[in-house]
Amino acid sequence: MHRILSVSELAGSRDDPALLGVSWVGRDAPAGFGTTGLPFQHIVAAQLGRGGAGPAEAWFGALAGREGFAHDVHFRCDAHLLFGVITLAEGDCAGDAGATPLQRASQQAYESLFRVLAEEGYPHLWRVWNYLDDINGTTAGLERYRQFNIGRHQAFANADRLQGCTIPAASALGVAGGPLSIAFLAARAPCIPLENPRQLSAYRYPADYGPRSPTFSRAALARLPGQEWLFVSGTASIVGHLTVHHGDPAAQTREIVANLEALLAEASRVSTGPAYRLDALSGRAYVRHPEHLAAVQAELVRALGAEAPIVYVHADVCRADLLVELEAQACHLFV
Ligand code: 3EB
Repeated sequence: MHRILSVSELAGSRDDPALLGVSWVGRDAPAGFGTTGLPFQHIVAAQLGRGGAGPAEAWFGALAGREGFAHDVHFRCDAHLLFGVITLAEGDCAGDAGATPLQRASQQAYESLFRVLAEEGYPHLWRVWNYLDDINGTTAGLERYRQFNIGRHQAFANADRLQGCTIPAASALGVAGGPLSIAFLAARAPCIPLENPRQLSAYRYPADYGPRSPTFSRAALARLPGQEWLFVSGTASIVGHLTVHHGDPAAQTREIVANLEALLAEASRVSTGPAYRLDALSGRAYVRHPEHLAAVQAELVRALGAEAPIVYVHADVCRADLLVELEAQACHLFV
């Protein structure tokens, strides 16, 4: 279960045995959280429109969690679900003629993650949140997001996880400094990856977008006892494989809503439960330029409702021409 918590609620929840982990948007981690304690993803970015930081997003399991640290991955798990965070400094990963430090770090992070899934017995990767510094910057002649994609793709290939049914929902965003940070949810049972009929599958993008395609599905449907979860990957103003509405944040946001509607229709078709609706989503909106916040927010309020629990974050989207991206989730409870 996913909940948005204020700083004081977070402090009150930290001893909750069902708490699996937390992600936090802000320049600094809240006092008492960070490198120790529970799995904690620190997204080094400003939150827009709410004083720069917080609230936290917390993932809860069903039963008392077990905690561990292995291969640089800090995790907690219950009987079904494992939430983990891995943080790697690129400087600790030597590049060479064949690979940049970021490419090495990305491959190593995913290989570590897969090792933990195998050792702990949660082989099915459902959802991944990736954050890297300077995502649109170029080093060694290649955009850093493309370097990340090469390393991620290689790790999935080495683990024999490139089939459509094993590719997780994901987001990949650029933040203002900090190490490579990857949080993930994995489980004992598989999820159902979904694709968007309006978009080419990202893992089939042509080579114009980099030497290796991005390894993510558009969404994932997953079952827990009494619950069905929908994880919606970072969704941008892309139709087919092309960015549309260059330079227009409101039009890009409307295209995102159209993409979400198509994806929710797909989820509703595959699910055995009630239809997934726009106004039942919670999520994060990543806005490249803070001055676009009002335009983006107006469109999302129109589509999702004024009460929609959307956290707005100042971050770089992985194509330089994308101004905004929305990721989301929804949960259906069965009685
Ligand atoms: C896109 O549709 C926009 O590399 O993991 C969205 C979600 C995007 C996830 C990723 C990238 C990723 O291509 C970018």
